Amino acid sequence: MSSVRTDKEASTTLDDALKPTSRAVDGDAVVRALKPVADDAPEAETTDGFHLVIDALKLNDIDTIFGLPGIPITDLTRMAQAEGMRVISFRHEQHAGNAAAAAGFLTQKPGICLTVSAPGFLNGLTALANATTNCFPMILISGSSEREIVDLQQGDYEEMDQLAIAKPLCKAAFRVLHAEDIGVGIARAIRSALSGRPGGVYLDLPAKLFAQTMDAAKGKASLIKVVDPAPRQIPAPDAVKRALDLLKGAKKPLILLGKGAAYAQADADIRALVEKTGIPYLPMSMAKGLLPDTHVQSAAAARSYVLQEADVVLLIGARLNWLLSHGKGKTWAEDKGAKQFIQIDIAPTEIDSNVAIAAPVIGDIGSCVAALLGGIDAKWAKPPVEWTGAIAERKDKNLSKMAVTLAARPSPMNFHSALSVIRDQVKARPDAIVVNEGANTLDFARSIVDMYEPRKRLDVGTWGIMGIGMGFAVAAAVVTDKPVIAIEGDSAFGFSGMEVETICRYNLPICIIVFNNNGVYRGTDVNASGTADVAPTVFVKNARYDKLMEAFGGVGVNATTADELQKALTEAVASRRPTLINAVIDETAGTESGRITSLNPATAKKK
Ligand code: ADP
Ligand code: TPW
Repeated sequence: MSSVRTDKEASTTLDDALKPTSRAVDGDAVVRALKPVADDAPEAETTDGFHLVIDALKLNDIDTIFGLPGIPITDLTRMAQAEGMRVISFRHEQHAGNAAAAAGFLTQKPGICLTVSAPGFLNGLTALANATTNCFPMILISGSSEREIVDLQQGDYEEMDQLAIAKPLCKAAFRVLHAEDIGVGIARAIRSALSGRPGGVYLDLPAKLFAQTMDAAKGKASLIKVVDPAPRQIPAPDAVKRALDLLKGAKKPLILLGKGAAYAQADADIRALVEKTGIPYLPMSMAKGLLPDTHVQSAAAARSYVLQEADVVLLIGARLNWLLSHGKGKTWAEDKGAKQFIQIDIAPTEIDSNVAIAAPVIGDIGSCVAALLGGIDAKWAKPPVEWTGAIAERKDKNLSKMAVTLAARPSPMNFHSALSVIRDQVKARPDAIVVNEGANTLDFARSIVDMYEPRKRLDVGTWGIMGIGMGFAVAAAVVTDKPVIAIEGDSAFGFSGMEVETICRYNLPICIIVFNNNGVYRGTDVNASGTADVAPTVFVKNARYDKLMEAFGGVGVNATTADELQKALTEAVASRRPTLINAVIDETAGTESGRITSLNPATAKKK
């Protein structure tokens, strides 16, 4: 018989159960010998909700939890650590959630974020919604209050109907009420996060569940190792032929790589497709490095030109959303005639979401790119030189102009001089992971800092959200053990700045560079009302963010010149010590909202 105990029994035995009588037997399932009820009673080998959650995750090769402890999940974090999982404890759940999302993107395994009920859950929810928007697989596991009390709204500790709130903000949401269903709950969460278009999943675990006990063997048997959690989806041969025919007829073809292409880990085939077809390509920001940005076929330095001029565009894991001006308008020179699009995506409903797609290719990127490659033989005609030559000419001109700007050493530093130092460092350490947020800091870094390897750039993503910085940086360091360079606007950094303590606590090889120009966007705004308050976008002048890192034992450096920045950054990457460089930037540099000023309603109205 399954020995799931009543709550009363469970709570009286739980404290005992947590004492070091625990022992691991029977493979990797953890069971414990509970104290016999009476001296002559047989020893019952039982497991509980805590251990079933841990065992289910481990069974599915999930070895790390990002979270923040408290009732009812504190013991879960302790036990997970005791059972050999890496538990990374944050100062705010949003950053733990962002870390889980980035881990999901980097590893193709759902990142786990663990939070307490109501307020902790809500703090994690932004990250869950953001992960879903970015198509990153993660699971937000939240403890919750007692269902009976929540549903009657009787005022439980941190009462909230979390499942209902999470549902519209993620891909799938589940609740587990019985210990014997934990295996199924976690299997469903993993499969939902990874299969098809990846995304965020919510898993609601009421407090009572953790203390429920059941027969250890039955518990072990109830767990599910998910087989083939992200099944390949092979594109239909006629869809592949349609796409190839369109590509063959193109005079000015263009390939656009998105972060879906980076996520798919089909790096060699994507590179082969680009090189064998000879088609110029543009990487979206997180697809940078799929091929090195210095690649001769990169059209990044002639972006406006190729978007306007291309006649056939092959989208690989990139949506025609606002980041690509919805595939229409001036950016695409719509008045010169519509483009024809080929779109590779795993989500069939993405097709025609903004403009007509002439050749949809539905499937996973690995299978789709392999299928296209299969149709490209030695007779494939590379794009006309009129096209590639015109791109090369514009590229050369723009790159030479940029080289002059980057070589300048103004005082104080501007975005370009500071970023040229980081550009050189990334060139020297192409394995380093760049995390990037801010407005001008983001836009300039994206175009100035070349990337050389796949999945080395993590940024604000589809929503352009501030606050991903430290969560993404921690995840990158934890899951890859590579040096991380976080390029942060001073406003952007503030959203997750307290996690420098987390970075110091785990001694992570992260170097944060705060582009300090005294405010949101710039530090020069004035308060038109004449009252004492500063303008809404202005911060304390000449703040020393480096001291924040020193407060927790890391290295803080105040850099006022490109040389000082270069020295501090090189040392940080080599030493792997947590470092924060306060890079003093001219407060008049940059523009309102960076390159998306036109989205400000007042500016848009004027146009
Ligand atoms: P970007 O912001 O870089 O343009 P998006 O996030 O807009 O990229 O687009 C990513 C797209 O990639 C999404 O439409 C998603 O469905 C798709 N995608 C993600 N993973 C895969 C995969 N393995 N195979 C096919 N498509 C994928
Ligand atoms: C969650 C709005 C976009 S960019 C930005 C804000 C507040 C900060 C820009 O200043 P920063 O950068 O970081 O100093 P820089 O390089 O121009 O000096 N809240 C959220 N997300 C967004 N995007 C905002 C607010 C915003």
